Amino acid sequence: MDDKETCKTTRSGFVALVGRPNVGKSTLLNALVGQKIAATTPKPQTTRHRILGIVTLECAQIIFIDLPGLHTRQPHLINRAMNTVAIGSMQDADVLAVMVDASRWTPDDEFVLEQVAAANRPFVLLLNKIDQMKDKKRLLPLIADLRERFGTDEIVPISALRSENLQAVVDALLRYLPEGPFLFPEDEVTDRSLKFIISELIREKIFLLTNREVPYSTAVHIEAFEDQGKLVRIDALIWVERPSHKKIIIGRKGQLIKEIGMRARKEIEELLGKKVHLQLWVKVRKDWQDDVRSLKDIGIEQ
Ligand SMILES: Nc1nc2c(ncn2[C@@H]2O[C@H](COP(=O)(O)OP(=O)(O)O)[C@@H](O)[C@H]2O)c(=O)[nH]1
Ligand SMILES: [Mg+2]
Repeated sequence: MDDKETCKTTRSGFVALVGRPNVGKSTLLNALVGQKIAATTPKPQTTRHRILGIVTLECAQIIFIDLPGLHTRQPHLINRAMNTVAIGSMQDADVLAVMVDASRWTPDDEFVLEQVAAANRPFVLLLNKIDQMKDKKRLLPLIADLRERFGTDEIVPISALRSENLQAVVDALLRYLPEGPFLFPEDEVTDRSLKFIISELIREKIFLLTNREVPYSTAVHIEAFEDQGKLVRIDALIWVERPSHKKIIIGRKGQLIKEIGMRARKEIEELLGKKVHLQLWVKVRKDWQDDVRSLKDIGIEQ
């Protein structure tokens, strides 16, 4: 018997993950869909695109929209474009999952609070990284403080990293989803192509292994993807803004790019369940962060 015949009704809808960079939105998304579809790093503004993560339950389908974090003080076109995407998507969602970090409140959180108030959409507040709180007695006053700031009682403390209390997140969000049929096939976890996820895995490694402006100066473009049966051959091009960045990414005697490639290849092999031959190239593409065409090439629309 079809599972859904046991459901009186089905629900489905969109949940926008909203929060400043680095609170743990993409980590939550990966935990909820049970697969790594979004890059997560300790550096702010890792997520550049809007990614859907699809969670199919017995009688409901929750479609999460992982958004670039909202932030205030960044100069490039890419940063403004990311804010525009984030703010626009809030209107498309049935409910917002607004995330804050238990260890820190920053001016960017203040900005998020303003945007959430202006959006005038229902929301559930997720208090993430509670695993980092050494003194658990701080939790209640913190929740009281957030209740005051956001004017809501619906606050769910979680640890996205350790998958703690995620059922409560699902339960809270489900109440806001409209009745309706599933919008995606039940076994689909994202709307993004394999190529996109692969480019993100590579970019994540660059973010993890380089510093200062270098990671932000890079973008990854998959040039070739050839499934040869037992082996998949992938050529990826890493764009950087300056020759000096190219030198850094390649590293002494090519050590760094080798490391980036090795780490990325491992995860791509896991994703594909096949052996992978990954070839990385680095190319200087000056000012791509402010170039409309370049942004379009990596899928960022204005
Ligand atoms: N300790 C702890 N770290 C977390 C948790 N969730 C995310 N992180 C870390 O926070 C950093 C930013 O996470 P990410 O998901 O990329 O944040 P995003 O920018 O909001 O998408 C990463 O280093 C994550 O491993 C959590 O529940 N606990
Ligand atoms: Mg993210």
